[in-house]
Amino acid sequence: MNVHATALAEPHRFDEQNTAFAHDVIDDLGQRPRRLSPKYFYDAAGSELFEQITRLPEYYPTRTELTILREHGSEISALIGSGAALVEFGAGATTKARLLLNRCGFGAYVPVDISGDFLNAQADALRQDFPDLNVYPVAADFTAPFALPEAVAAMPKVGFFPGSTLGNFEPHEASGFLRRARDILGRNAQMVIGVDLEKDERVLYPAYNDAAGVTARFNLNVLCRINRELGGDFDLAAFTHRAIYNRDRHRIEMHLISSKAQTVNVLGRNFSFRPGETIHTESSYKYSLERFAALARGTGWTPLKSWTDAASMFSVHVLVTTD
Ligand code: AVI
Repeated sequence: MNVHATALAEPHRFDEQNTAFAHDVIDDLGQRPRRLSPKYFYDAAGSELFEQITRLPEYYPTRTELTILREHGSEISALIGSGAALVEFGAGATTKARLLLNRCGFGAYVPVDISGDFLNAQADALRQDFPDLNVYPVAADFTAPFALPEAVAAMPKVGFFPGSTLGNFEPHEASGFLRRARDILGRNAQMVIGVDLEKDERVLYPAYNDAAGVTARFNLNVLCRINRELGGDFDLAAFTHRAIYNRDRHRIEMHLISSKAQTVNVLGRNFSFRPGETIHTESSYKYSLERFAALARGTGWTPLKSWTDAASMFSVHVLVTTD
């Protein structure tokens, strides 16, 4: 039975989103090396685990980016000017957007996220705290083309893509995202983007292998989600989280390692694992300032200015469209 037919035969209600999930899981688990897309980490439990990761002592990116945004907020707002619409790609906790909204006189805020419920809750909270701000949430997958609300058509646009989420894209996907963002935002747009920097493995390794095991639970949660939403029978105790730094490819790789020979069934398909066989679940690319600037230039953006923290762990960049 193909994935669609199996999905339709399931007792669960299969909408467009989990049909795509089913397709991707079946395709990706069948690859060698086996893989799963990191975009499926973020169900309600995964999003909560990610919030916990951002507060871990070993996970430096979130607090470092916040420090940069706090310290250089007035310089950033001076470059941006006022009256623009702030378009945030993937609106998680709005802490970072609030730092910009507090400082710059934006005409509107457009958070874009695939999870409509979460988005509307965040939008309501923001409307309470910024009563004069027009908030236009857009429920869309920001890794594909989407339209901005008519209400912001006449405003200049500023894209916002914090958290080094760009690092979770393969290099060709990162280029595709930046090109698409330029097309969506239109002429004379700007972009504020947070990018994690290459650094010593002794800092990177613990950030993705934390002592409390939260990253391990975050990684394993994707198997839990497959079991729940696709009726899979992954034995979570038989897979172990591992994150390694691939220096040649400038990326942290997260894996789930099968601890024994086992066969897993998902939607009627069997996947047999050897002991030690891995599922590659995420790459987190780390950039140098030069490599990121080259990526931006190659995708229709001109780097205007960038800031790092004192230890050069993380960077925030303001880009402008190259017209
Ligand atoms: C969301 N993203 C930028 C995180 C990162 O660091 O690549 C996801 C993450 N994976 C493990 N820890 C955090």
